[in-house]
Amino acid sequence: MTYTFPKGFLWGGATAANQFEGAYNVDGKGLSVQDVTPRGGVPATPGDKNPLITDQPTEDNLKLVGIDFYNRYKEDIALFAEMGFKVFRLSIAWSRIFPNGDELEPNEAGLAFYDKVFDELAKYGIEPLVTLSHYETPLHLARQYNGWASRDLISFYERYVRTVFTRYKDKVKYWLTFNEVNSVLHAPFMSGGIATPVEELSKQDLYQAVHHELVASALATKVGHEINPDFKIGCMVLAMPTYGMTSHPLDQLAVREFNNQNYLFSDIHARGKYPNYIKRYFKENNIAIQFAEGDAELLAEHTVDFISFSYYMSVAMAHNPEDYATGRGNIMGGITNPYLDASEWGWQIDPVGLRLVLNDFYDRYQLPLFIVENGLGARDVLVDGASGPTVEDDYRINYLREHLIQVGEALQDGVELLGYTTWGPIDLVSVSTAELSKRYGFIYVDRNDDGTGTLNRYKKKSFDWYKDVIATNGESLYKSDDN
Ligand code: BGP
Repeated sequence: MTYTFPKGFLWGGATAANQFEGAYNVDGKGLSVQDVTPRGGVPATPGDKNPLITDQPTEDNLKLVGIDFYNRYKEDIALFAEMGFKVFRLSIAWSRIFPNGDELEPNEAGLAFYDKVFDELAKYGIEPLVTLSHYETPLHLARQYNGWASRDLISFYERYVRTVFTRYKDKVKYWLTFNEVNSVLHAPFMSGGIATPVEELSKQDLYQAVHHELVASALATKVGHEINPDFKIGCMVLAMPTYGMTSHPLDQLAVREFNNQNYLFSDIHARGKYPNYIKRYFKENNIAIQFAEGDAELLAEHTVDFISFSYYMSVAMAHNPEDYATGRGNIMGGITNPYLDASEWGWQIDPVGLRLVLNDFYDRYQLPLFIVENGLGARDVLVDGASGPTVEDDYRINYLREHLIQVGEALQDGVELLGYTTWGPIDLVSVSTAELSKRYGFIYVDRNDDGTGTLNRYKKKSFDWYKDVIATNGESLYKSDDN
């Protein structure tokens, strides 16, 4: 059976400034937390110490050069256009606009760079989807204020978002306030610029930081809508569907408790208030969130226009997790599900999980959804092809096809979905391990983990495959010769 995706469906790809721009200290850019985390910013398991943080940027940090999008954006955007992208997700590096984060005036050179990028996208009719904060808090805010643990960050963020909303109000319509906003619970330095080592960070301080981000997100939604009422402003959460290991009721309870830690974020963004279930958790963990005057009203009155999320994998949960093998995953891990295969990095592959997540979010909020990350990190081997070097990445094609077929199922289930952007349409630096060899792209970038390489771009087999998917609005997914 074939299916055609809805008219106007936004097909594209997603990136983040710190993982691909490079030029970390060019044209007045300040340092971000990423510039001092050469090994990646994710503690291996909950409770682990912070990842390696250096005093100054070190040469082994691949993010400093990234894939040099800063200088090659025209070439890269032309390739995205050739694939037929309707949308391109990128983030603005906060430290390009406010190098320290707490200045009063923005850095004009930083603003000018994104003008050029948005203009280039417009040339091809590609809609930008902009993440305002994607794991790249200015380092000064982390060191001087302890990141989002401090309420001061709300006003710095407000100044930053007001600046970029005003500057780009006629160039950008779709905005995301914080990348994977729920990840701050698991990677507080990378996600929230919180410099306190994980092992010393109290739950009180962590959830207070969450509150500051949630208030800042609502404030951004308010300010954005004032600047341009046509803006569509969404939250972005890391989605992780969860299965009980058995039908034991206590396993199902473990699932619910895990889910609630994630729903907390989308619930507040969509419903405008703290859910009742978290009150018990707060009480049992001696957490008392300090609300400033006006916080409750801001949250209530400025809920999001849509819900966006990343989806790579699912996990399993049990009331007796010590009896099972656990695996690593996208920032948060869980029990290994015996029914699923995993990528080389241990992320369990579960296309049906995507259909479940879509139905779940839509059922819960009745708001439009946007899948803003999905993809397979894999080691690619460059081979000689008919028209130059290429990669025979059938594994990536299979992963994406299976997931997109489930997206088609969810659309037929009645879910309202604005679009789909694959993670890393061009190879870029991994966030969890800071490697380049964990590749997601349709476009291969000649750069290796030791920093060598020409930075040349080559089309992989998946390039033409995705182009075809977009050109047929999904119909080619069902072609039998591709199966
Ligand atoms: C998400 C992040 C991205 C991205 C992706 C893949 O959590 O939002 O920035 O990198 O995961 O993860 P990784 O790069 O670790 O493979």
